[in-house]
This record gives sequence, structure tokens and C-alpha cells, in this order.
Amino acid sequence: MKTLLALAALAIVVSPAVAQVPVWGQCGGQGWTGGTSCAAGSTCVYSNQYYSQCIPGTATTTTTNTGTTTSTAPPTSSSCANRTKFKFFGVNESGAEFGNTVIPGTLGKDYTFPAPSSIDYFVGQGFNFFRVPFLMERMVPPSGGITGPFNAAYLANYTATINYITGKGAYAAIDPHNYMIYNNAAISSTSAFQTFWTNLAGQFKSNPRVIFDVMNEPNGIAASTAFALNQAAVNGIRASGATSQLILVEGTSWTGAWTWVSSGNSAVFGAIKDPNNNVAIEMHQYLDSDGSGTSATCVSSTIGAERIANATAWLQANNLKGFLGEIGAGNNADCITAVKGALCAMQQSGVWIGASWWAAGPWWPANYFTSIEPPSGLAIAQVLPQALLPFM
Ligand SMILES: *[C@@H]1O[C@H](CO)[C@@H](O)[C@H](O)[C@H]1NC(C)=O
Ligand SMILES: *[C@@H]1O[C@H](CO)[C@@H](O)[C@H](O)[C@H]1NC(C)=O
Ligand SMILES: *[C@@H]1O[C@H](CO)[C@@H](O)[C@H](O)[C@H]1NC(C)=O
Ligand SMILES: CC(=O)N[C@H]1CO[C@H](CO)[C@@H](O)[C@@H]1O
Repeated sequence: MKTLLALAALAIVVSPAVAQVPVWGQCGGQGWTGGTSCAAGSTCVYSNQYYSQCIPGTATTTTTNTGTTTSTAPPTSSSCANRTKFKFFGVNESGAEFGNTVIPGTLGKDYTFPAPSSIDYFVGQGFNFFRVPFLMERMVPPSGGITGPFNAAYLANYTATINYITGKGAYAAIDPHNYMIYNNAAISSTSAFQTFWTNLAGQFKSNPRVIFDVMNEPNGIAASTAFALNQAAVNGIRASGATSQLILVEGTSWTGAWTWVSSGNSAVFGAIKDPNNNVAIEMHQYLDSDGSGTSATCVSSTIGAERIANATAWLQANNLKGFLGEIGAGNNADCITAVKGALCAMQQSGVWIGASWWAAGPWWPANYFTSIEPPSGLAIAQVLPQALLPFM
């Protein structure tokens, strides 16, 4: 960071008469009206339809301020030898779970749905997976409880988003973003949770591009409790007639990859049973000191591969597939290297079938460091081209 700022400052000193875009700054893209001339030592390089940026060094293409661009060769993964590509690769699309203290809340005020343009953008980049959080209290209102009727309007709006994604040929993960808590109480009845999932999966059972993500980040409960509830959900989903779709199960302790062993998840989740044999273990991993994804500072440039190593070994030993449902980190050299390290190690291991960045969504604040919402979410400029696209 220090180096980049110094370079930018130097450029301004050297050519005071020209308003130059600093290194890593935006220099083009659809609708861009800012500067297009890059600081000394950098060149304006096409990243995508919405974004061109000043990359250090000389590149083979440039852009003009009309947003017209020519493409460069896509980033390669040559530095990650012998990898197996992910079957599913994409982003979380936040919005419908926002405003979780206001139930049911008002669309457009307390919560929103992902923008079709955001989905189009990522599909255009080659991604094929979207995890779409929703709030259970909106889907099945507390008046009827989790086994009660759906709020038809919320379900219809959510389903429209899911159908939009799958209509584009991508996969959509149905994600109750509830941490195994409903209406301020821990979900504890396996039979009620099973019924909830039978009902919900029944709504989507004819869509083969839907993925069922049992529960976002259970925490504060025993691993064995999280396991029992997940197993009940798997049983409920298959009982609905949804037999072809992938199911993702999540453990306690926010389903952290780095705490998969210490949380006790590793002692119980190996026993997951699916009559259709199509379950993957979803884990999440952030790269800041406490693993919460709240700081843009990564522990080191190697922390990504380090934090998933134990989970990878467990998946291999148990002949299970993993899915990194959330990964996020800051826009800086250490974090970008750390994310690349994690994704490369995952692809080399052969046991991780997917990964998704946290997060896109229309309502993230402009300064939310992991926002990948186009056109200007902070992760669009560097993380996307440097750390994600090479693993396509
Ligand atoms: C990649 O695989 C080839 C062929 O199996 C092997 O010779 C090579 O050493 C591997 N490279 C790495 C970095 O694992
Ligand atoms: C569903 O979407 C419609 C159309 O945008 C909107 O009028 C309605 O309030 C939404 N309902 C819910 C519960 O989200
Ligand atoms: C991996 O597991 C070992 C043994 O349980 C533990 O000592 C080590 O700290 C773990 N590594 C990480 C990065 O969590
Ligand atoms: C790290 C991170 O952004 N985690 C988020 C996971 O999703 C919930 C609900 O949207 C957020 O509150 C967390 O901050």
C-alpha cells in the first residue's frame, strides 16, 4: 500500500499538468467519465465491461474515455500447477437477509433483492454460482413457525431471483441466513427443521440448478446438534422429491474451515448420510486475525492456504467434498496473495468443488472492503482480476 501511494504521488510530481489516474485507479469502463491517462509506469488495462484500471508496467491494450475497450488475454493460472477447476465458482448475493431486526420489514427499506445487472455481470465474467441469503422469519413468518405457511410474496420475489440466476445457466444456492436461530430462539427440533426443508425444497425440486444450503453459520451450539439438524434437513430435502440437487451442510462455530477440528465438527460430520450421495461440506474462511472477515488486514500472505489445510486433510481422509461458501479479504497485496494461495491449494487438493466470494449485493456501503458489487465494489478493481478470475 505504501509503495502504491508513493508511486501515485511520484507520478503527479513528474507530470503536474496532466490529471493522471494513479496506479490501480480506474481509467475506463462503461459510463466512466474520469481520467483515462495512467500514472507513469502503469498502463490502462481492460478488466471487464465496467472497469479498466491502471496496472503497473506496460500492457498491450489501452482504453478510451468512451468506455470502448479491447480485451487482453484473460489471467492465467499457470502459477497453480496441476489444479482441478471448481465445478461451482461465484459470489454471495446479499440483500434479502438485510434488516434482520425488522420483521417482516419493507422491501426497499429494510431489505432488497440482488440486482439482475449484478448477476449478469458475474455470469459475463464466467462465474456460475450465486449464494442467495434470505431470512427465515420473512419466508415462514413467526405466526406459523418454521413448519407453517410461507409468506407467498417474499417466496415469489426470492424465487424470481433464483429463477433469474438459473435461467442464465448458473447455479443458485438457497441459503437460510439464520445461524440456526429463528425468532430469537435456537432451532432445536430436528423434526420441525426437517419439515421446514421438505416444504422449502418442494418449491424448488424441479429446478436442477438449485443447490440447497441447509443453514448459514450455526454457532453457539454443539457440533453434534448442528450435525443432527443438518442430517434432518438432508432427509427432509430428499423426502420432498428433490433428489438430484447438491446439498451443502454447515457445521457449528460459523462453519469455519480453520476451526473445523477444534469446533468438534470433524468428529461428527463424517457421518453425514444422503440416499442420493450428493452432499458437500460447506465451510467459510476469512483471513484476518480473528477470522471474522471484519478487518482488511490479513495475517500474512500465506494465511489462506494455512487456514484451509486441516480442513482439506479431513475432507480427503473422509472421502468428502468441500465447498468454501464464503471467503473474503482486503484489497491489498498480502490479502490478494493469501486468497490466491487458498484457492490454489484448494484446486490442487481435488476435494473442493466450489468457492464463492463474500459478497456482492446492492446495499453494501461503498467502503465495505469485501464488496464485489459492480461497478465499484472495492473487490472489483484488484481482487476480482488478480485473485479470482485466474481460478476460473
Ligand atoms: C504436476 O503433474 C506432473 C505430472 O503428474 C508432475 O510431473 C509435476 O511434478 C506436477 N507439478 C506439481 C507442481 O505438482
Ligand atoms: C415483492 O415484490 C413486489 C414487486 O417488487 C413488491 O411490491 C412486494 O412488496 C414484494 N414483497 C415482498 C414480501 O418482498
Ligand atoms: C491444524 O491442526 C493441528 C492439529 O490439530 C493444529 O495444531 C494446528 O494449529 C492446525 N492448523 C491451523 C492452521 O489451524
Ligand atoms: C464477514 C461477513 O461479511 N460476514 C457477514 C455474513 O453475513 C451476515 C448477514 O448478511 C453479515 O452480518 C456478516 O457480517
